Amino acid sequence: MLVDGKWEGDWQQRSRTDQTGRFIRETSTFRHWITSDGSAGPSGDAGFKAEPGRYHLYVALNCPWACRALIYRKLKKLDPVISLSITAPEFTDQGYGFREFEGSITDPIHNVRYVHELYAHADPKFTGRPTVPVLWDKQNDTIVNNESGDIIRMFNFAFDAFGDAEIDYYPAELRSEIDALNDRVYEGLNNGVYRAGLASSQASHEQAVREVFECLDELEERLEGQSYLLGERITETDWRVFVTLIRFDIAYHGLFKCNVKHLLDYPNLSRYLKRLYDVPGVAETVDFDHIKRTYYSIRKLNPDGIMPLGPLKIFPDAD
Ligand SMILES: N[C@@H](CCC(=O)N[C@@H](CS)C(=O)NCC(=O)O)C(=O)O
Repeated sequence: MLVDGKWEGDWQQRSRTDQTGRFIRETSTFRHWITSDGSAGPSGDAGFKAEPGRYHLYVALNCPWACRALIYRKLKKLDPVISLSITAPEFTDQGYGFREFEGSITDPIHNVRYVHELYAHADPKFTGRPTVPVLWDKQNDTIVNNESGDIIRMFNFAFDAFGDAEIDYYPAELRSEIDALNDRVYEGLNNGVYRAGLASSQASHEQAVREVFECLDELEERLEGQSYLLGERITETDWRVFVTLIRFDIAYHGLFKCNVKHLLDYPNLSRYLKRLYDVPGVAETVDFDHIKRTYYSIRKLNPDGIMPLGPLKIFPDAD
């Protein structure tokens, strides 16, 4: 992690569990908000106006949080407006880094080697775990925001003068339902798989795995007779769920030991997964090779770095 802007220790060895062995997620610390006119958003300071070419997104393709932002950038047609860097598909001793690799894009702004250098650049006194996604402001030379939940909301609205204003994944009439279901799937699924995989005690692992499968059971039932989680239109919650489901059989079933069932054992969920994957543009944000390589590079969980051959099948056979 960074301590006062300097990298300390070995990323792989850092423990992030409490005394009971429960995984603790880092809190996002940069919370400025881009708005269409540069006024202050729900958090952070004013002065971050939506402008083409001004902002840069840093992602890792294994990371479900970062890939939420990547999906929005693609579907809201913001790729010509917001430039992109993609980390190399492994965790190094200093966390995520950049190098030439198929599907990766190095950093054109500061040419940094590691993501932590971006944090130290933005805040020379930064202490904490640097994470992706990072949304960078080239004009003020700083991080706008490193919380995917905020970034997708900004991408949904702030750049409508430049992207596809027709698409709205957070429509006013569904907001309270979306917010409630987001909380449920964050705890049970998005963060649930991490609590299962990175637990350091048997009890906290088992508890998390049970919660993951309870959540999947609930979602399976909810999808009975409807195409998406809130009916017939795609909402923000679907993209939040999609990014975890698409990694489930590849990474969470094996490496994170969420192996009570495969996702393919859920007929509604696996058809739903394919339906979302088939939305034009989405497949371009999913790189199965990066997902597998990066997760299986977590040495604490896979000391010899052995990569599994499977799964051979992610999606159900066509009906
Ligand atoms: N709250 C953040 C979470 C992001 C996050 O935890 N990203 C992971 C990758 S999946 C990360 O960068 N981990 C690096 C580390 O923990 O050292 C968000 O949703 O944007």
